Amino acid sequence: MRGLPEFGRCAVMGVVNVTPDSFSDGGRWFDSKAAIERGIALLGQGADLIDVGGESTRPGADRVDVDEELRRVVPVVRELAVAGAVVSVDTTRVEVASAAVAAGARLVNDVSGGLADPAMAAFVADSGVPVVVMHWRGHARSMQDHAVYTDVVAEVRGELAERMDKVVSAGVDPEAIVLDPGLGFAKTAEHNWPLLAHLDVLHELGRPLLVAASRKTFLGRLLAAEDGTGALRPPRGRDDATAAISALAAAAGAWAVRVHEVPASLDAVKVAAAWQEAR
Ligand code: PMM
Repeated sequence: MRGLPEFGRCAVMGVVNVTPDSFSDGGRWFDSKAAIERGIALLGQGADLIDVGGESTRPGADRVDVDEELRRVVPVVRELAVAGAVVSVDTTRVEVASAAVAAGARLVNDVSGGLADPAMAAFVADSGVPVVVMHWRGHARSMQDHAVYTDVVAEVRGELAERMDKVVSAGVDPEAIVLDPGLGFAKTAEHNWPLLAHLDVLHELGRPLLVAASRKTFLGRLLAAEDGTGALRPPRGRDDATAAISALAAAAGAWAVRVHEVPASLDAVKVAAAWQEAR
């Protein structure tokens, strides 16, 4: 398939992390069978896209080797594609992206925006698959050292524009690019909120936006205990806030939201669509 899938409203991308250590759902879908079942369940719940990843990007995480990432991702992509899902592959490695596309993936979700693997942009250009270009400043181990901005919205916009120019000059069709502010990637809560509140500025770049706030730490901080401990709300207690962001992101014109729990976000984007239609 060439070109970007269109859904007539903000799409809901369900997440399947085939990892032992993701902050949000680490270990739950680590074996292939559990991951495939989870993907099929998300599909049954109405997910428009299923994002399959085999490497945790939580701050501080070590990298997995490429053979292990392939082992985790490819069988899950294949089975979900056979089941009729529109699958995206969440990887920064061209070997994994190309094996996943051969197995039926229809979108490459590269959280490094082509920075981590110099061969990624050329592969995307040759294969013609659409690509998510996310704002990124370094691998998980050290990324929070780069969470320094004077004007986060302007800097993320500028760096995304630069990334987009780079992948386009490598031959990628601009129409095949989705942009993503990269919430939590070299960003703290004080950076994530202005980015969400200024999606209009990122829309000025002329490409659809993917918003991936689901269960992230800044929501845990927003919803922290008020009993004096200040304990962060644990990841699975952040799903209602995630759905609220899905509604707001959809109302702000996002192309898709990437979430761990599909049903509430699907309702949320439908509410936003009805609300917008009535304007
Ligand atoms: N965040 C995570 C993983 N993949 N992909 C995109 N495009 N944007 C993101 O913000 C993003 C991503 C980390 O979250 P997870 O470990 O819960 O999947």
